[in-house]
Amino acid sequence: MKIGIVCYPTFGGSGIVATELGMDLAERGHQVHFIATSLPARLNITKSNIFFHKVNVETYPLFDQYQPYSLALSTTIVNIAQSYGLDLLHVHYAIPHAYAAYFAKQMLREKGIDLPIVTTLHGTDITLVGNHPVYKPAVEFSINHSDKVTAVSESLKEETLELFSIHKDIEVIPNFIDNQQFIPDENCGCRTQMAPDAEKIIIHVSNLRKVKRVQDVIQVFYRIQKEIPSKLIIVGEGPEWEKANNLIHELGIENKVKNLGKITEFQNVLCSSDLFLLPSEKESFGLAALEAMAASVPVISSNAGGIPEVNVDGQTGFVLPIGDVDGMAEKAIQLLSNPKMLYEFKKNAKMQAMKFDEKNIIPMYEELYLSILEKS
Ligand code: GMT
Repeated sequence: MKIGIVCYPTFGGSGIVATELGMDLAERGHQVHFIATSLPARLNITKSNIFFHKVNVETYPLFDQYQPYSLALSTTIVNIAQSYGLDLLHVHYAIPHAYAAYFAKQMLREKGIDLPIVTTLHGTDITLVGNHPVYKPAVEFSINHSDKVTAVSESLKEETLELFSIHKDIEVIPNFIDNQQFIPDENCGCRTQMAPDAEKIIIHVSNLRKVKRVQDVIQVFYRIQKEIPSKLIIVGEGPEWEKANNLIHELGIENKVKNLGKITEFQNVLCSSDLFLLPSEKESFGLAALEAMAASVPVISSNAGGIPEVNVDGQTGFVLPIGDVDGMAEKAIQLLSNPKMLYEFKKNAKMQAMKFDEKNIIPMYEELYLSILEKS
């Protein structure tokens, strides 16, 4: 198949899922055309069957800071679909991708071309941004006019049906992981570098946005380090960092916390960690938690959205109410101070990650694509 993929090129989960999906489809012999404003963060453009097409958003002073991205995107989709004869287009994150895809489809129809659209809902396009009154009617319209709609968790599907008036079926296709990327490298030296005195390593990976409750990460770690020699590693950059950093200094734990920033080679860091913290306010799935589990790292998380579909309470980690920093710290201390329990949880985490291996999930997307093409 010739598949177009539209995504955000940043480190957000939707862009990562779209990129990993496209790369895997390319390995399976499909021709994959990525359409984005810049090269997606994890895309290996040197692999065969992969094409990248930049959406050029021409700036013009009259538009002030609001340049028309949706327009430029729909024009790019039309051009690529025509030039390469795309069989279908898969857009990740409804805003404004499903909307731009709808208009591209209409333009192509005028030229006698049918371009089926698959929209994957990722989370905040529904639960946060999409639900805002200024976007809601357009999001609802574009979901209802997609040929197929998928959501990354049951929870997100339910929330979409609650918040919007949807008359399309929503198929749940969970996020996935390439477990091969998480094979520990005993010689990487990460553990001794991060925790030279054999402290436990607690880790948080996110784009440090408000929904991630980064301050809860700090508060939970503050309580842990009082009981257990430990270090906190933060991977990511984002708007909440400054507040989090102030809190780190207020609590006097700056020599125990390290922010590695936006590193791409984070697998070894994860594999060297003991516990992952994900206290999010909203989380449709929690891809970061799945990546931790693939590295055999148990997760202490909130019960937001789809997290409980990934992190199994009492097996792969613990799931606590949003904001319960005392509870999260108590469970973390319990787990970190019990080597037998920690060993079991690490094993369970890896087994859970195996269920979400790309080998099990990518065929679900392939089947979905084929079902559309068979109909048209
Ligand atoms: O929250 C993020 O880190 C980014 C965001 C995105 O849309 O790029 O992630 C969402 O999609 C991910 C991939 O499907 C999910 O794993 C995240 O849970 C989801 N984030 C939220 O729902 C807040």
